[in-house]
Amino acid sequence: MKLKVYADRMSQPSRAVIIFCKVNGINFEEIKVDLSKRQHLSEEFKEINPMEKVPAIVDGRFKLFESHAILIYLACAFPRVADHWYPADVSRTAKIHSVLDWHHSNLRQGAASFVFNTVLAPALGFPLNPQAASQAEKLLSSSLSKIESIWLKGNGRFLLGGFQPSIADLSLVCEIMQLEVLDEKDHSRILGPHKKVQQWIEDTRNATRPHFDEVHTILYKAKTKLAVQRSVRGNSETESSIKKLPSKM
Ligand SMILES: N[C@@H](CCC(=O)N[C@@H](CS)C(=O)NCC(=O)O)C(=O)O
Repeated sequence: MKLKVYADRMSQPSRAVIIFCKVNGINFEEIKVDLSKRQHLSEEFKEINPMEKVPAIVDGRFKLFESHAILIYLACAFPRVADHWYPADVSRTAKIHSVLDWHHSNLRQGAASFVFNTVLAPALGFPLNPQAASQAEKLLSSSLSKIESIWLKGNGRFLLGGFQPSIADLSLVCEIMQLEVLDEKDHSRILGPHKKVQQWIEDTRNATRPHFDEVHTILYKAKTKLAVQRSVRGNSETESSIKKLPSKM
């Protein structure tokens, strides 16, 4: 039976799992769980993942959630997956786990919270929260600095001095890619100082092309849509502030 991947491409860990399957020629069926339509809260999906989150997989009778656990399972269960994604060498694997564990409480917290509180909240029925965004930016920026100074400090193009990507590169880069939906000012203030991170994103994109861009298309479209919404909002705010100006000015 074909592997089933339950995912929404707007979700960073979903994109990592889909790209991984495509790059490694894993035969799978992608089943969209539309978060904006709250499909992850349906009784049907709860049977797949009682935590009500994407991604999740079903392989025969085996069900699994949590993207890192899924990537590890796929790397071990599908013999065509190249060793560099999840090396057999136990000390390299342990280092990959160390990056993945760190990721969840640092980079992911910072990136997801910043994007939510500066851009996405209104679309999901919540107010923007500049205070939470400012806290998130501190964590995000310090996480990017740590990635550069600790895991990208070697000669290799990937984390931990690797010359080919591992599941950690894919997971972390997909997380950072969500910054694409920010406005240009926020995007360049946050990513601009991190040249090594920018190069690493490019290297990961190149190592997984054409799937990387194909799976991220949804994000590029969201970026354009959000930019238009911002400019419409900006124009109507300018018009209303012009209307509010005293008539003698
Ligand atoms: N640690 C989980 C995170 C999963 C997660 O937070 N998924 C989000 C989308 S990025 C989700 O399904 N959110 C729905 C919700 O929390 O209601 C993983 O890596 O798979």
